[in-house]
Amino acid sequence: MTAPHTSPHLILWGAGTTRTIRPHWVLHELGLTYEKHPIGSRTGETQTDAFRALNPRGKIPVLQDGALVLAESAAIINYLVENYGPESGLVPRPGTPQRGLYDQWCFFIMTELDAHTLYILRRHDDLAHLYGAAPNAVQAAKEGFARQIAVVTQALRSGGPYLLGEPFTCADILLTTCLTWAHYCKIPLANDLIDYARRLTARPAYRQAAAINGGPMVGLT
Ligand SMILES: N[C@@H](CCC(=O)N[C@@H](CS)C(=O)NCC(=O)O)C(=O)O
Repeated sequence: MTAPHTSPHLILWGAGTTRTIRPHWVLHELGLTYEKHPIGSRTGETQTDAFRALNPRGKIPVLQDGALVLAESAAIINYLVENYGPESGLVPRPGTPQRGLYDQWCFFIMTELDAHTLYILRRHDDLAHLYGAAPNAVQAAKEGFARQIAVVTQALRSGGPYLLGEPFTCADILLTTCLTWAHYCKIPLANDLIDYARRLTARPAYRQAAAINGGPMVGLT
């Protein structure tokens, strides 16, 4: 196992979206300083030659840590915790049952909630002028989200206050950002989920990250 870095020079690209707030939030939870390049989606800034040389996918967020260039919000937050704050408990130790459950929640959130339902809604409803209207896909995505989020609601009711019971982990960070996103899309959420998201978005690190990240999907009112 490699020793954790002591004085990293971290650079984070991206602001303004649900995906970009995740690394900002974790950087604040860990109390790390970092250089910010708050480029936005659909501004042209993700499509410049310079940025595409960094991330050929043309997507934010992107983290630079020395020679390492890392994209994908969930990969970035796990990397930050495992390298700069393993004692924070935000990511359970590898090879433990808690880590198995943690990975299960993270993959579930990133596929079933983020990519598979909320992103479909965003692309083919809000951003239909760019990606094309697809009312059937939007309806199926809404129904799919409702089915999957009911499982989350039940899990929090029976085993909360966080997804792994205790402690608070990055799986809660991923979930909270999907809940603020769903709320922004006017998707009805159970009261317990709203309370959970309000509690998590009240964390000082979230508030600091939200002030830097900006964007419309900040909190629940
Ligand atoms: N699965 C990726 C999704 C990244 C993604 O789609 N980012 C969007 C903004 S939320 C983006 O960069 N779009 C490029 C653009 O619209 O210019 C992650 O979680 O990091």
